[in-house]
Amino acid sequence: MTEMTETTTLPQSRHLATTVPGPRSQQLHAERLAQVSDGFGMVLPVFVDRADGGIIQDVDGNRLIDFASGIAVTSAGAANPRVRQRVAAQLERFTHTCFMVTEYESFTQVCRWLNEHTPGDFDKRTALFSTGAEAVENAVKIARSATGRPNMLVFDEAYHGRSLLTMAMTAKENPYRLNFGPLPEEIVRAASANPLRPAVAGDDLAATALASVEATLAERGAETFAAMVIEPIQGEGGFIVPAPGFLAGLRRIADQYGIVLVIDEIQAGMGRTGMLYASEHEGIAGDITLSAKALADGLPLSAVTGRAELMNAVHTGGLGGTYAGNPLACEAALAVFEEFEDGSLLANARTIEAVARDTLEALVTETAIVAQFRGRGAMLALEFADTGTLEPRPDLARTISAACHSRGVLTLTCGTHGNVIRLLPPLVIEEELLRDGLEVLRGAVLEAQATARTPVGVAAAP
Ligand code: PLZ
Repeated sequence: MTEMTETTTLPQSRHLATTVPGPRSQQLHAERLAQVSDGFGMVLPVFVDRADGGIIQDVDGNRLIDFASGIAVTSAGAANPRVRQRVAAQLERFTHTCFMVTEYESFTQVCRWLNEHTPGDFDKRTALFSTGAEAVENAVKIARSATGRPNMLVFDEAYHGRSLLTMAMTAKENPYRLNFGPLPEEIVRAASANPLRPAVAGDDLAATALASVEATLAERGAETFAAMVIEPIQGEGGFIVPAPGFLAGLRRIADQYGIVLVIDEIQAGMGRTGMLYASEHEGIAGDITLSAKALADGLPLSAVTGRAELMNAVHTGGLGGTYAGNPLACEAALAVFEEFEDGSLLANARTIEAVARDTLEALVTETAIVAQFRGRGAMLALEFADTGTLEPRPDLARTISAACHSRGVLTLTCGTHGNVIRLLPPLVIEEELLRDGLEVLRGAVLEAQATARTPVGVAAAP
């Protein structure tokens, strides 16, 4: 894996100077509560001073191991030298002109790279925006415009954003949709193919889930659907890798009914899973592929890349946005593309999987609380449940995550039931640091198993 170079700005080791959060963070957090809307949650009330490689250094001098990457964003590191250099150079030239007013070349260059590197051997065009939700919304606009059809098919456990349309496409009510309705109506949800918790019973999970999708389409009229939108690995929903063959089946169904297949690679794409795009693991290509998050290593940039005839079906002036494809963000993306050139980031993602498997997979058999270790590349998760009944144990995910935090390892949870701990380390994390963080997590799981043992099927108090 990546050796520490002279360009790494922080020591790549875990260090606890105070309790976590420390006194300075607590002070700043109190001020935050007085100023910031309570609508924003937070995983860990720690204030960041610097971040680089696999380390987040807080204002109390603690160095935390970063298993979050700002939710799969800073894959190339939060202070990547190439990104810093390109963005700094752009900052000297201009910060913004608005691409809809006057043009700049970096926008086109980002689009060219995405046209060449997203799955699918066909003529493509790309449109750039700022956030993931915006990319999803624009994919919907494009698919409707190109097909003249109103409906969208989305899936159980899906996450597509927090804007009005994308929260309607998102499955989980609390916190994403609660009290925010009425929601747009042209969103229809179908069963996904969750191997641990299948919505429809059957020996061949992909086949039964696909039959259910067909039934859902038939009910509303398949010819009324503009698009089906799916994450190749469901992220916020629980790092669910669909049963093999499910995505390929959706590809067939989309072709059969002339429905645009939109692959939301916002979390799983840009190398996270060990391939540039996660749909490559299943050998499929969306008609439209969405990129964001790690695309620009922390600067806000998102992209809709798709078949030229779809992308160009929209009337001129129909797409855009003041900040769409901001020049600083485009330069950051070009730096990220350079980082991908030698193949080391993808190799790192695969090494991260191997190391994590080595440390964590045995917990499934060693304990009665880990139902699954799953994921691909550096997008990995442990699902906590009573292994006999599969009763979800969000209480354990919370306790174990909190134990990791207090020991200097930043973990995130996810999942419909909140019972999944997910790992999203930067792809540039050093192996020793990675192993240290994983051992902390493993220790916390074993501790929880030893101390919180409740009769199988009986949930502990939250
Ligand atoms: N599609 C697959 O994962 C963002 C959400 C964090 P934005 N996921 C992190 C939170 O709680 O708000 C995401 C995603 C997938 C779309 C999005 C939306 O991307 O950049 O947050 O709008």
